[in-house]
Amino acid sequence: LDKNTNVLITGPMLPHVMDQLDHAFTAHRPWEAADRDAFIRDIGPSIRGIATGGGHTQIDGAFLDRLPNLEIVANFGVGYDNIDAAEAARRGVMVTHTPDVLSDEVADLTIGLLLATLRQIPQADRYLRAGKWTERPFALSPTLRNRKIGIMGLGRIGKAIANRLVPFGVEISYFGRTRKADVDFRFYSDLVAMAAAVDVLVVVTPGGVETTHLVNAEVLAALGPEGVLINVARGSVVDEQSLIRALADKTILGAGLDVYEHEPEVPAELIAMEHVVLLPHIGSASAETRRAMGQLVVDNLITWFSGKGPLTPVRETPWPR
Ligand code: 8YV
Repeated sequence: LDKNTNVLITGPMLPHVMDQLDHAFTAHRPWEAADRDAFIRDIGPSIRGIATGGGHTQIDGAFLDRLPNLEIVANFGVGYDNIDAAEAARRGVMVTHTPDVLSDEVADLTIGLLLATLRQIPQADRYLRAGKWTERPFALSPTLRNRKIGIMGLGRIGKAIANRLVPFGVEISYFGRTRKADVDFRFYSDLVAMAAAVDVLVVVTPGGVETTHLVNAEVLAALGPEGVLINVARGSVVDEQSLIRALADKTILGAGLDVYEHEPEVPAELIAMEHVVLLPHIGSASAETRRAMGQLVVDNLITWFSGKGPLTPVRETPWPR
């Protein structure tokens, strides 16, 4: 490893990540510069690696233009819709992400969000704290019992969610581009057909242009008046305006959301609704899992600049090439 290797950190990351990057490389922090754009323009040609995360910077062709000697972008997060990976691939730039280390954590949170939404756990907590229990019991809630769950995207996290749901005794199906050979849950190649057949739709598919607004008014209508939408994927997958309308018109029963179209902005209409549970994108956000994700960002950069290749490349930039 050459300590003179210049690495760009696009925004604040966990201390143990930045400390290790400082130790192994010469790490640059553009957010500390008076003029961030001028700073990146000046050091751009020297940069060989990037550490980034979902909330920082869109790494697109225009951004890559300023970094002609870039070799690798290491993303903090399994989802990398913040990076134009196809464009990086065309330029021979490696892209890595943080799969596996967060799958169980996100799946746990998804089960929690599902139960919280159906049994109205946050609402019940608010009810008690508001002193209303002494007046009358909390109103009876919907249930997970006898529900049919449709999982949109049976990847690593989707499978971890499905496996957790098996012992709940609910019927499970999934929608995706291809049937998975290694599971015997029911497969749908048509999202509307699955939405019509289930009464919980769990969205856990990657974001990006290919999945933008796949959950639209038609899908929500098919989900029906007993239907519940759970989204732990990306806000972009769901047409938020159609969702707000479906919730307002009660053409679906409720929703549990961890992600939104314009984070950290959450539409006031959603915040005003009692039949939705809203989380601030915390799927992977335990201290332990975030530490593991951060370590994988560091380790991808270290193995890369040690000449050993990446640890967890994305699909668009396979290794070996
Ligand atoms: C990230 C996530 O931490 O992994 C993902 O895809 O959504 C989160 O775990 C988030 O993108 C912040 O960088």
